Amino acid sequence: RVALPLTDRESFAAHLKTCRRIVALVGAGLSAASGLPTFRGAGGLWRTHDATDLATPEAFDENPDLVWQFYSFRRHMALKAAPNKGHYALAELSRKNRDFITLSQNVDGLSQRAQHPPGQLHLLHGSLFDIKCTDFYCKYTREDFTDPIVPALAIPKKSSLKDNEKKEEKVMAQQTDKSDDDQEKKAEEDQKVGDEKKECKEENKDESDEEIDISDISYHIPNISNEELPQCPDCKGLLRPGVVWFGEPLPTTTLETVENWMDSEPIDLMLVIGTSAQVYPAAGYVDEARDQGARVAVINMEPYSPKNSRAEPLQDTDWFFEGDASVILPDILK
Ligand code: BJW
Ligand code: ZN
Repeated sequence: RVALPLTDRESFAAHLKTCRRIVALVGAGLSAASGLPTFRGAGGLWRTHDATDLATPEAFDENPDLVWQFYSFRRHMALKAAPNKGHYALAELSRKNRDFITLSQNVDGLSQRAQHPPGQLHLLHGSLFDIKCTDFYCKYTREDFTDPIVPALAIPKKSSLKDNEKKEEKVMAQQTDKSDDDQEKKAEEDQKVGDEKKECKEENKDESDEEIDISDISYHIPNISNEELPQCPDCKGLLRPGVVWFGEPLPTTTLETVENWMDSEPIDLMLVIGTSAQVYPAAGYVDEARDQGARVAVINMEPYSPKNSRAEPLQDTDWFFEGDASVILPDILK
């Protein structure tokens, strides 16, 4: 017999009231409602690249400018995004219950911006806003929210493209349009078009200030030399985002703190929020919590299937809440 998890909110609310030690494992699905894409499934492609292929030291070694453009874009998007009600619900529960910790795989800074108590938030995969040196022996790091981090990584505006196009058009016109008469006519027309454009601009001032969507593959991303990428002030090596790529160890002190917390006493509840729980060691915390007696509640947009790998298989004393974490969390954690 396949055990099916509970789906009713009443039994969850009753259990939550009795809980002291709670741990949440969160993933990209928590920030989806804030407009940030997830890694796997729809939205997991950046241009033609699988996001998980770019999140490797090998990708950075081979193409530091491509990987920096990916991360610079992600920094920009994260700064533009706002925390959603899911981030706030977790932060609020943390303030109410000091025995509640959140293990976040997200690097977007949205939980921090929702005033999540820092001591109860453990960043398993680092942060887009921590910058560190690529040189193993150079220990340079800094927190950095500047956008763009270097001028070469600025996202171009539509107007800059138009200027180039305009320049090209002008050159073409000068080459083909030799007669004075024609030139006069052209000047008149240009004036007219210019006036129309001006009017249009006044109506919709921001139009030419809009950024190019560099994740659209029709935009040709430039090659950027290493000298123009972020440089280490100490050793002049390349800097990189302080995130954890595949094959790299998670931050040691974070792992130690989390292990100590997990091992110290029984756990009452494990929340698995907006994560495919396919990446280790993060996903392993679900089993560890279960081993410590925790009942598990999964909140995910995708329907439950006992076969897929997300914290499965759930037991008939666990819960599965299908839907958007930004809607479900405020409701079930209130
Ligand atoms: C919604 C929603 C909505 C959508 N509401 N839900 C066995 C044991 C240990 C390790 C391994 C192992 N087998 C293989 C490994 C190695 C590897 C690994 O786990 N690979 C697996 C793929 C098999 N692990 C590692 O390499 C880790 N390091 C390591 O093990 O080091 C060992 C070591 C020790 C000593 C010396 C040297 C090495 C490191 C893993 C680092 C992962 N890094 C990334 C990139 C971070 C930077 C960046 O952001 O770019 O982390 S990869 C990517 O995946 C990112 C994420 O944090 C992580 C998890 O993804 P997440 O958050 O689950 O997103 P999705 O897209 O997968 O899922 C979203 C979910 O949300 C979906 O389920 C949707 O349905 C749902 N959803 N909208 C609710 N509105
Ligand atoms: Zn350095």
